[in-house]
Amino acid sequence: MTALSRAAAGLQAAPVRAVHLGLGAFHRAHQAWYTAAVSDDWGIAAFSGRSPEAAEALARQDGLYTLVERDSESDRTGIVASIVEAVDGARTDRLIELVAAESTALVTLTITEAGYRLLPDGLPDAADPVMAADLAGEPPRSALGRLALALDARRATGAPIAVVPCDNLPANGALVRAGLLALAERRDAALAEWIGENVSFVSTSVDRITPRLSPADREAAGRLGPWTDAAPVVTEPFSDWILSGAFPVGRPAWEAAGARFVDDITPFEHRKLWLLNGAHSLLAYLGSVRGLDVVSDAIADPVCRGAVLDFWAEARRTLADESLGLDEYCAALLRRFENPRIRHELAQIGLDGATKLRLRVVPTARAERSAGRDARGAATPIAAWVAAIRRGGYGADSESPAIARAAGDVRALVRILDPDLADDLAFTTTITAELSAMHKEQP
Ligand code: CS2
Repeated sequence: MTALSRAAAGLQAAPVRAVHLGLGAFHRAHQAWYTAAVSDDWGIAAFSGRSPEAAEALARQDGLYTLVERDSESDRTGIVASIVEAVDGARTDRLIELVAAESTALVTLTITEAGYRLLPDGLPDAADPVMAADLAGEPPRSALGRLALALDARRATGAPIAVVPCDNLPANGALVRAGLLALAERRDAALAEWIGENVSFVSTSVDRITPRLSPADREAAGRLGPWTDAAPVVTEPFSDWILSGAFPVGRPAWEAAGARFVDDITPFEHRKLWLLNGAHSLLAYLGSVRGLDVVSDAIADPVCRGAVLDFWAEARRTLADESLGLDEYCAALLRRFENPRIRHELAQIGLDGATKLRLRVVPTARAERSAGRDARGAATPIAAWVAAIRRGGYGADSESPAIARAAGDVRALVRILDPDLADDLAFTTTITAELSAMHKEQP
């Protein structure tokens, strides 16, 4: 078999009209796939995140890769051709050049929730060392710091642009706007003013379960198409993209592949963040406490499944919107989690748990407590997180110094997630009761 390349596949490269930060599997299964599905003339220049390897592997195949859509019985493979330039994320010079080019209409981001280095109100997190250096005026290293620099170059051309964050953060457009404005303000008040007037921040809710592949799975998936591929992506057939906001200089017709443009994104964001991502985080910690490794095994475990259903019952009370079709949504989620051919490691979902639980579980716990209920369903994922931390082996977390300091004390751990919940004695007592139940139930 020949190696995948544009010459081998007979595929032309479209001109760059979109820039992306965060060249991971999710971007390639989602935004790049939507773009390729609807148009041949929108090329994406995608910058890698932490390490240049993802960009190097893709650049060797001219940006092309095999996308394997895997359901419980079969695979469907196709080549995605929308990424025309795969760039090492450290190449700020190239980012500046591309964002300044008038032919570029939008910048999408998938840099992980913690990767924004923002506080919940959108202000830059000065306690984060990388962000602190950016704020001190050093050459920017954070993704948003580099984007602010690139937007400064765009300002010289005067052309507007759209910034489209695609991570699991509520109101991500407004959040990133606040962060970028604060960073720009530090550089130059006129830049902040220009961004405020000329950059459109689009909020999005994105969905497609796309696990990181083990080396063996990558090797096998790379042989499923007609060419050998060193950088294939395996994803589920389901995909969803909801957007809210303007694109002042155009965009691909993503709606032709199922994307939806709405005026009020909040109910959709909450539905996805609380029901899908909240259940994911619950399974990640409770599943690992119960000795399980992947989502499909965790959702088959009666204790984990029961805990998901209890958590959903609470989360759904705050989502009471008939038009959201919550019964069908939850039934479909169970089927998606059960897909035995998608090996979604619980350890991958468990990363950066403090940031994730704050967004995915804390809102339900707070709503339940405010309504005078015990919030036991929402206490379970938090208790399982505490249990996972105490057992050791809890994965990387951008807040690990604070977590390590608090590890011996349940209330101090809950305080990292939410100070009000930590001061709520009835709630922390529920967490402690859940923790001892978990010890007893260990298989
Ligand atoms: C997961 C998400 O790793 C995680 O935190 O919950 O990546 C999840 O798979 C996606 O949001 C699905 O759309």
